[in-house]
Amino acid sequence: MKKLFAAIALACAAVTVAFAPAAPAAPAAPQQLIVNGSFETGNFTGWGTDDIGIPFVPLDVRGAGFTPGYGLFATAPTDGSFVADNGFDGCGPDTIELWQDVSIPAGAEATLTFDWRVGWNLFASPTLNRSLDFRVEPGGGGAPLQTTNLVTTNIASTATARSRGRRTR
Ligand SMILES: [Ca+2]
Repeated sequence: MKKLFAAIALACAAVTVAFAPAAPAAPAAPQQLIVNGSFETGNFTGWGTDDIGIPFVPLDVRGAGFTPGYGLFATAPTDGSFVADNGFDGCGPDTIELWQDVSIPAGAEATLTFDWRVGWNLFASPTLNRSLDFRVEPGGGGAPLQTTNLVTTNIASTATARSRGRRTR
């Protein structure tokens, strides 16, 4: 089992596995391993969450068009009608976590894809950069097997900034 860790404006996530056929044949459709990967239940069913103690905007599942203001983007789901969203800030230092344990069948090749979007406006003289990391941990959590930094802010710049992307692992 692997624990998938990500944070901030996650639009959808999917882990699919494909089995290599023993003989030439039409490949089977990929099997979805993530539960509620696109948050279309309208809540965090299937996911574990941990929000910062005093968040700027609480971690929640939201529909399109939500913005905290300050020139920041409005939520815009890239799959279905819902996204996982949070304020990427609050009284810290602290972390905002969103994860799911996934069992990958032996002999299968797994591919993880997810869409993310993050924005910031560092007008209030922050003393620490904010970062968005993707981590793969052992089942149940533990020291990361892999950490990928997707975004790190620059507190020396007060400009409003945005970044987005799609990752495949
Ligand atoms: Ca969705």
